[in-house]
Amino acid sequence: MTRKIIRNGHIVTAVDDYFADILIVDGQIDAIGRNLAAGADTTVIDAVGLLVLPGGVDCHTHMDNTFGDSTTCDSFETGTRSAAFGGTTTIVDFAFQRQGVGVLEAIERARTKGAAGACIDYGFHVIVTGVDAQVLADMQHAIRHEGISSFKMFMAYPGSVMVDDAAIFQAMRMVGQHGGMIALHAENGTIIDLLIKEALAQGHTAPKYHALTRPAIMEGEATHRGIKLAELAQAPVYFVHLSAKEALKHVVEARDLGVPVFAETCPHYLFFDDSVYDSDDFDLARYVMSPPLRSKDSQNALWTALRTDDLQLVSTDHCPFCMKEGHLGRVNQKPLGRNDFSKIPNGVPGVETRMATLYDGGVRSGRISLNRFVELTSTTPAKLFGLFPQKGTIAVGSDADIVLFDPGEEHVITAKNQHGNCDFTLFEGKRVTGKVRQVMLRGELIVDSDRWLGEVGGGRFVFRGESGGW
Ligand code: DUC
Ligand code: ZN
Ligand code: ZN
Repeated sequence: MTRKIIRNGHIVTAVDDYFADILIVDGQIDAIGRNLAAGADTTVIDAVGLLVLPGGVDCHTHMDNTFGDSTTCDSFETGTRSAAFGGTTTIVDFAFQRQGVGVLEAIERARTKGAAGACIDYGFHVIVTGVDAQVLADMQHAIRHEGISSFKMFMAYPGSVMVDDAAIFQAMRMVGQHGGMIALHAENGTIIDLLIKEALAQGHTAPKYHALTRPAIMEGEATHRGIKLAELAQAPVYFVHLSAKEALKHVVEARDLGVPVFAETCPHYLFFDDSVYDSDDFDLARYVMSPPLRSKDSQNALWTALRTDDLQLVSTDHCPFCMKEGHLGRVNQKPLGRNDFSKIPNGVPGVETRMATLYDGGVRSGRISLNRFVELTSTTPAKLFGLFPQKGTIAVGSDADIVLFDPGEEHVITAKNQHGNCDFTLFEGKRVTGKVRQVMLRGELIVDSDRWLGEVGGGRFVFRGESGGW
C-alpha cells in the first residue's frame, strides 16, 4: 500500500476553494482534511503557496493521427508527455474508422497505440466516416462494452471524411438512445471546397487563402444544421473547435431553449485573431488550422461565452504539424502546401500550453474565475464525456490526478522548452504567469518542474460512461 499526503495546499475544484491536506492511498484520494496524520510509511509533499488542482482533461487531441498524406508529429508518447508537463493527466484522442476499417477495428488499433506509448490516461472518440447498419451496431457496442461513448463526424472535407446529413442524423438517433454523443466538425464542406477551387484557379496559393475560403458564416450554417439534426434525432450534440460568433449564436439560442447542445473552443481562438493573415508569406502556414482564426469580435464573444456557460469547455485540438519538413524525421508536414494552401495539413500544437495560457489570459486577466478555470479545463470535459468522478475533480474516491500549480511563477513559452515534437508554438515568446510545478497521475509523481518521472506506457485506457447526459 502506498500512502502520500499533499500538505497545506490551496485546493481548487469547479465549486470549492479551500486549504486542506489530501491523503492518497494506492493512487486514489482517500481523505481530505486539515492536519491529516502521516504515518512512517507516508510520503509528504509540501504544497504551501501552491494551487492544488485536478489534473487537466483535454478531450480533443490528435496524437499520431493521419489526415490525408500527413501524420501529426506527436506520437502517443511525445504528445502525452507534453500534455503532462502542461498539467493535463487525461486526454480523449481519436480512433479513425475509415474506408475498409470497421469501428471496432479502429478502436482496437487506437488502443494498441495508446497502450504502447501513453504517459497519461486516455480514451478515444471514434471518427465515423460512413454509416451503415454494421457501423451503427458497432457504435452501440462501443458505448456499452468498449467505454467509448462519443463519435466525431465531419461536415467538411468532401471526398475524404465528410458525411452527409442523413448519416449524421442516423448516428445521432442511435447514440441518443444509447447514451452516446456525436461531436461535429461544423463547416459547410461543399461550399468551402468550391471556394478553394476558385481561389486556386485564380492563382491564390498562399496560406492566408486557407482562412479566406473558410468563411465564418459557413461555420454558422453548419452549426445551425447540426443543431436541427440533433433536435430531430432527440440527441445531445457537441461542437468541436467552435471559433466564430456566427456559430456561437446558434448554440446560445438552442441552449436558451433547453436543447442539449454543448461546445468547446480552443486557446488559439481565444488568443489569436484573423489579423495574422496579412501577407502572402508561407510562414503563415503556422496559423493554418480548421476552422481558421476569426475576427476580434468573435474572439470577444468566445470569452463572454466561457463566462456565461454558452461554451462549456476549452480543449486544445492539439494537431501538430512541423513548419520545417524533416524535423525529427517527420515528413509531409506544413511545407507540403508550399505551392497550394489546400495541401497544408490543418492543425496546431497546444496540449502543453492550455493550462498556463488560460490561467494567465483568463484567470489573471479577470475574464474567468479560478473555479471556472478548473471547470473548463477538467471538470466539465470529464462530466460531458463520461469520465467523472474518476477524473475531473478532487474528491474522496477520485483518481489522484493532481496538479500543483504555482500561480506566481513567470515563464516565457518557447518551442525549445516544450516536450512534444512540434518545432513551433503559436505562443512563442509569450510571457505568462502561472506554472505547473508537479503533476501526479493516480498518485505517482510524473512531472517535477522540468524533470520527467513518468513511464512510457504508464497511462491507462479509461473506460468511459455515457456522454452528453450531464
Ligand atoms: N479538425 C480537427 O478537429 N482537427 C484537425 C483538423 C480538423 O479539421
Ligand atoms: Zn475538426
Ligand atoms: Zn481536431
